[in-house]
Amino acid sequence: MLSFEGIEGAGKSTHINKLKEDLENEGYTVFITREPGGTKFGEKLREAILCSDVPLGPIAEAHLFASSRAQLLKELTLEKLKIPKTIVIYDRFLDSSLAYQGVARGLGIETILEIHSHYPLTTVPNLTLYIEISLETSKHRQKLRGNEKDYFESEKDPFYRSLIEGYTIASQIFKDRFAVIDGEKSIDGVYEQIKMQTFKHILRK
Ligand code: T5A
Repeated sequence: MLSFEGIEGAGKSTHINKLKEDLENEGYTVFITREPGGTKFGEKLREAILCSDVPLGPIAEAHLFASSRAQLLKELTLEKLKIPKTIVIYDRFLDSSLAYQGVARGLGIETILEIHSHYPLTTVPNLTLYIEISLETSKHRQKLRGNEKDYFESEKDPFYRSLIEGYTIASQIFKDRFAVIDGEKSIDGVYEQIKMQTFKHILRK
C-alpha cells in the first residue's frame, strides 16, 4: 500500500497515474483510490465536506475523514491487499488528517492517532510519498488552475504554513515509511524521485 501526500497543488494526482503504469509494466496489479472518497459512501462524504458552506468543527471534520477512510479500507483496500503482487495507491491518507485536522485545525497529533487506534484505521501505508512544496508554489499552481476554490483551498496563509509544519512533524514521527520528495522540481524531476523511492522500497521487501 502506497500513499501520496502534500498540500494543495503538490502534484499528487499528476504522478499517481504515471507510477501506476510503471508498476503495471513490472507485473503488479494496481488500484488507485482517493480520500476522502473511493467508495459510494466516501464520495458522498467528500461532497458533504469539500462543498460545505458552513465551517465544520475540527472534531467533526476529523471523524468525517476517518469514516470515509474506515469504509474504504473495509470495502476495497484490505481485500485487494490479500492478492499477491497487488498495490493500492492512495491519493491522501492518514497523514492528511495529521496535518490538516491534527496541526492546522489544532486538534493535536495525539487526538488523530487516538481516532486511528481502532481497526481497520490502524492500517498504515508501507510507503508514503510526501511531495513537499512551498506555500508560494501551492498558491501559484492553484492560481494557474483557476477553478472555484473548495473548502480548504479558501484558507489563508497561516493555515497553509501549519499544514507544512504538520507534514514535517508526521514525516519525523513516521520516518520509516516516509519518503520526502522535492516537489519544486520539474514534473519529470519530481517523478524521477517518486519512481526511484518506490522501486527501492519494493526491492527491499
Ligand atoms: N483532507 C483530506 C483533510 O483535511 N483531511 C484528510 O484526512 C484528507 C484525506 C481533498 C481535501 O481534503 C483535505 C485535504 C484537501 O484539501 P483533494 O482535491 O483530494 O482535496 O486534494 P488537493 O490537494 O486539493 O488536490 P490538488 O489537485 O490541488 O493537488 P495535487 O493532486 O497534489 O496536484 P495536481 O497533481 O492536481 O497538480 C496541480 C497543478 O500543478 C501542476 C499540474 O499540472 C496541475 O496543473 N503541477 C506542476 N507544475 C509544475 N511543476 C511540477 N512539478 C508540477 N506538479 C504538478
